[in-house]
Amino acid sequence: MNFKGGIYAAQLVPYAADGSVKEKELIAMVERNIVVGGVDGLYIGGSTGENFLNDTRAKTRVLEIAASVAKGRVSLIAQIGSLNMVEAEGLARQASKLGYDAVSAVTPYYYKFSFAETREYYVRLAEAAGLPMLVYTIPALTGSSFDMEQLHQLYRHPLVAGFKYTSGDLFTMERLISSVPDRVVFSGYDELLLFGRAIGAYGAIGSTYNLFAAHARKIWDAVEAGRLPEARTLQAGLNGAIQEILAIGIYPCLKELVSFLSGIDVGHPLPPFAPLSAEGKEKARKLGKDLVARGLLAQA
Ligand code: MN9
Repeated sequence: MNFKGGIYAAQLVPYAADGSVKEKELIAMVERNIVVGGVDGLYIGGSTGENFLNDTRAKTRVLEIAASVAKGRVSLIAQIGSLNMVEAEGLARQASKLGYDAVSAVTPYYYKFSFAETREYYVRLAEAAGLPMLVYTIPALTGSSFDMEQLHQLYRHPLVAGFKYTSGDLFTMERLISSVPDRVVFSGYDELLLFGRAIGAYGAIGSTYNLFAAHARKIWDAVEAGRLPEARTLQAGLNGAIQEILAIGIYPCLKELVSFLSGIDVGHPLPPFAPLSAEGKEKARKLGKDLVARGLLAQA
């Protein structure tokens, strides 16, 4: 593979009140993920970047800025999937021009597309990019999933390099990993990092690694070295934090935590997401202090 395995942050993106990308702050956040988080790679333009709420210009800008900071330093994967094929193919070409190592595309959602239509979408996007394609499956958000036979059919295209697999169905994930050894699977739920690594995931891509990349690496390494009790304790620590973050609201809470802990002003979520209430902010800050005390942010 021309991209590394390991821990990838699904890049959070700061937006101004008018919905534009806060470019200076995005540069600072990418830099922070590389230097403070020590990530192996970055996943740009995914759910965590609120990408599906953006217009084409903003999607492109985010890809450009992230590449300008991170190119040659860590592996870069661009999420270029969209319900508009012209946009998606344009972003695929753009990602290729900008030097991304791979592209990834969310399964087409909203309409109930047939498997043949979905497969054709992946073929077109992979060929537009001319780069390895990671199929991004996240049934909880898209409502669409693949069965075993379909997963293998997707692999028949040589550019389909693997999956960003965000599902709790670890049985299918294991079958996927061990039955196609020359391709790769990234584990998509941070809550399941230990399990993903235990069954041989190549890497893990997650929203909470904007904060906890160093902690995630400890889990990764502990599993790898067979130190399971340690891995379990570390995963429990991470999961406690994730549970509290989810209760406040995943992306706004992560953003508030990054703002609070790093001083980078990450601004507003994109509507229809609502900004955190005063009470939500208060809770997030209290959690931030607590996370430092719990040692989850030892790297900051
Ligand atoms: O990139 C993320 N998925 C979504 C993957 O945000 C939809 C995960 O990192 C989750 O945010 C995380 C919390 O549930 O596991």
